[in-house]
Amino acid sequence: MHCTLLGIPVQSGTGRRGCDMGPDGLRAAGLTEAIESLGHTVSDAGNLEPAPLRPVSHPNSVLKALPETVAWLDALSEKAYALASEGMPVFLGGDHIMAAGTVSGVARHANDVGRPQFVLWLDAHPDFHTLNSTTSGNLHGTPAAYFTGQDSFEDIYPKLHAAVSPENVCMIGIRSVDPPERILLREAGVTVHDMRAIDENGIAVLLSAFLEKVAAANGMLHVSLDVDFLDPSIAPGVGTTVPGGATFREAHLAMEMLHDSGLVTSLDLVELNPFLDERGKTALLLTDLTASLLGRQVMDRPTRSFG
Ligand code: B3U
Ligand code: MN
Ligand code: MN
Repeated sequence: MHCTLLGIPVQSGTGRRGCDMGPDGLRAAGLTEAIESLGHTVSDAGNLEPAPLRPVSHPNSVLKALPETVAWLDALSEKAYALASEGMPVFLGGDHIMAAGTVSGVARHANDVGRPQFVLWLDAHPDFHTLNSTTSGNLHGTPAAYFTGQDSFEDIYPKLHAAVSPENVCMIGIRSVDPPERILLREAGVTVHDMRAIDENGIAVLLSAFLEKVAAANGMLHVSLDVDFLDPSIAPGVGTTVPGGATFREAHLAMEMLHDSGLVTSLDLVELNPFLDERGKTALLLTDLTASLLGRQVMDRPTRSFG
């Protein structure tokens, strides 16, 4: 397989500085070499630059850095659309607002080729605020609402060519939800597996059910991995730590199952903040998780098929 790395050093969507160093942190951790060691080819498309600023405004006065963020999304949604037709894009963040660009871009490609787009959202947060509902004003809390076609984004974020059906989105690891998000998620019909669901069922059961659904629909699958999906004890290099996250073993198992499914078509690695990391620990973990997703195994085992 061929992987294209694209750095997106955006941090305008978050309240903490340092995410702009995320792409270089992942490069320093040996991401390219880890992927190549699995027999894949890698090209590094370097770091994206934002498009020119355009005048955008919204009545919610708490929104932070709206024009700067929109400039990133304008460039990214086009770039992600272009990359989606050439092998597997791996998008290196940058804060999670970038998923508004990556998912809208890959979903547009899926629509072109007549396949449904699915999204696996691995995160402590659902990031399901609209521009009206956010009270923090941090726009990394909005991408999933945007790419599923919720209102408030029209004429501000890039035109959404193909919204992802909310029923095709599965969120795992969720443990910090704001009241308006809870209502919107339920109304939209997104599948949300909180930490309790992982504890009660095991992550494998939850993930298998989703993978069966993707396979049955011949879907494209985008995985959006937010560092804060992981427990902060193993992944401290992130601005918004939330206790009680996925363990090392749960995370690797999820990645190994994703590999075995053969369904993943694009990947985001987001919210890595090297400024807050401990001697590269989080960047190295993300690199190892990516390797698991791309086929690293401890022992050979028969491939499991879904669908
Ligand atoms: N839901 C909160 C917190 C948050 C969302 N995403 C992150 N934090 N990383 C908000 O600000 O929207
Ligand atoms: Mn997130
Ligand atoms: Mn998060």
